[in-house]
Amino acid sequence: MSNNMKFKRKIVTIERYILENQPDYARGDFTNLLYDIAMAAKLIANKTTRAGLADILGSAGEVNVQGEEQQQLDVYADRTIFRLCDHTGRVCAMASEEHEDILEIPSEFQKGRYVLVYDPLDGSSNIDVNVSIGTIFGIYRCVDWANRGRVEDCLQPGRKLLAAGYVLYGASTMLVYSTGQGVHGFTLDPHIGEFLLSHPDLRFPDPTYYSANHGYYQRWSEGVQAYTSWLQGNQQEEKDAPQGLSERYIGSLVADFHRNLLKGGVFMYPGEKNKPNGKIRLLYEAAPLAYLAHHAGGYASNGQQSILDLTPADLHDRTPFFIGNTRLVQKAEDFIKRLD
Ligand code: P6P
Repeated sequence: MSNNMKFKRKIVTIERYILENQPDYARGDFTNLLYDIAMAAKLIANKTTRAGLADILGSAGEVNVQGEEQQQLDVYADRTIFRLCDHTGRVCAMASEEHEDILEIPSEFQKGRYVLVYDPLDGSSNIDVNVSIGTIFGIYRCVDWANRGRVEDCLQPGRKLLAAGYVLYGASTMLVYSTGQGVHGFTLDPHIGEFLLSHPDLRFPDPTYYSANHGYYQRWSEGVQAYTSWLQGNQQEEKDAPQGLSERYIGSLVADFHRNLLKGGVFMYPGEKNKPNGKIRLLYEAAPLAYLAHHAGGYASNGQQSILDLTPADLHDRTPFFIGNTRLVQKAEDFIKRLD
């Protein structure tokens, strides 16, 4: 590669990219809220890379609203995001996987126009085995300015999201986000503490993988079982079965989603016979990722309809979840509609 080609790529920090690409409606608050999330990502990344050494490993000894044992890193990530956003006057309420109710803005601080929903550390059961984990976030506008800061501000459908993204704490730390103008990935250079643009304009390529926990196969409906067989190339019923998909399942949603976004594929966590809504949470896992999938040319469904059109009744509602290449996800809907 010639020298001038080598130096063709611009060096763009996430701060500059956010500022130069902020939506027309955004004032400082929206842009600065995205900065705050990038800052939280740096602080959390700094801990995750040393989890095994900094006595962070192991449980915090408490159980969260999901009934899951909280890892110390869960608690750290949750508190870091809250403490970065509670006093800035940009946010009127937050909702976190780690808390039963909404996180209100302390009375001594101003309430802003935005709502932040987040899973501070998804896949935390993987912390102790050094598998990639992630943070997922979504940003809404409050429903009613005069009455902002209520749970109703959090219980909005994904279609109303202004921005969404995730941080993947893996071999490198990446922040991937969208404000509706494409999906863009930034990689953290830990030596300078900057997220640099590394994956502009991400879009699902032709599929390479499918992701599912086959250990649950017997719990799935007939339609989902037939869909799984189709994903494996079984042509018996449908002549358009994909050929040569590989199965990859990390058990960490952000890591599985990220790989499928970059390489093409579908992730599914279906409902089960005795757990019809499955495991994935609608508000702060499925909807933000569905927003990203949509803006990357993909699609996300609960098996019947777009995830983006579902309005949570409760902060911690769960939903069956199929996300990735549009054709693959729509095929899940076809099998479920026909056989269930
Ligand atoms: P299972 C992690 O707990 C999580 O919520 C997602 O990150 C992941 O995709 C899923 O659960 C894995 O669940 O039941 O296959 O272990």
